[in-house]
Amino acid sequence: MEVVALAGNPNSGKTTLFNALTGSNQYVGNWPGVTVERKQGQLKGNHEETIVDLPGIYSLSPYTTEEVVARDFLINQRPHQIIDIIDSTNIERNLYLTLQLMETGVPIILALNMSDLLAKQGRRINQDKLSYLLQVPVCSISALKRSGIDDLKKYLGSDKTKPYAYPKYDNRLESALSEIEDELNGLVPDNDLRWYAIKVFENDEKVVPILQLDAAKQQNIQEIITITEQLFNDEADSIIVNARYDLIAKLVDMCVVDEADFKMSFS
Ligand code: BGO
Repeated sequence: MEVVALAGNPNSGKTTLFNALTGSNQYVGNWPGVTVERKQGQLKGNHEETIVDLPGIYSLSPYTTEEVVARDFLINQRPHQIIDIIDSTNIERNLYLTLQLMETGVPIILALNMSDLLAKQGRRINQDKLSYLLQVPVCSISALKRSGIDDLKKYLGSDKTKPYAYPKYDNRLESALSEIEDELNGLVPDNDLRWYAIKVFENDEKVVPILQLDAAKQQNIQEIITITEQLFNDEADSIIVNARYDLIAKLVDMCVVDEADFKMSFS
């Protein structure tokens, strides 16, 4: 039995896709200890895959119950794969969650939803380019019109996606993160090193206390963070936020095509 987490921003079409994937094979309950609805269901026609619907979220920060439920599930339960549903008409904002989902190292498939609306707006996303740049599978779908769902299903099964397709940020940030990973080596599962390194760099209020780092490690890590803050002339948490937005800006610039521009340049 393989577990696939369905993640996405509120209103990205997550419920519509969940219903399309599972049909009537659904079970509804609550996440443990909180009054947040937890839905799961078997993939229609394939009883090897269970789809777990995560709460709709914009980020994996530790500030809302929904975000904490989602990140605890991804890190502690480690599903086999994530389907990240993206509202393609609002791709910049949605990719902010995508990058954070990728930071967990769980193999991911991007489902670019609302492709029907995007086409009506005269825009399209070069899914092959996006897939190449992020090194993850990307499918354009319309959950409402039920198009592209069969293509998406082809990627389900953990042998179909690569683990550790982390987004790569600015080189100076990457070297700080890899030095922090060295400090954390052996303290957390190897698969989670990148996630914990980012959380430690951000000084995440939920993760840092759990790690119970000794004084020497705390000092080494603080030195790495201070040097990086000096290099960027910025605070650690905003260095990460800016690194994500810089990457998103490049991705959007390279992959979102406005058909009107295209026609003009050839007319
Ligand atoms: C309403 N294309 C289009 N055009 N719409 C879609 C698609 C798609 O591919 N996928 C979903 N939607 P949820 P979350 C609605 O409910 O699945 C629409 O929050 C309406 N409702 O139909 O609920 C979907 O679970 C009245 O729209 O998202 C839904 O992630 C008028 O996106 C909305 C217009 O989908 C959110 C739309 C009473």
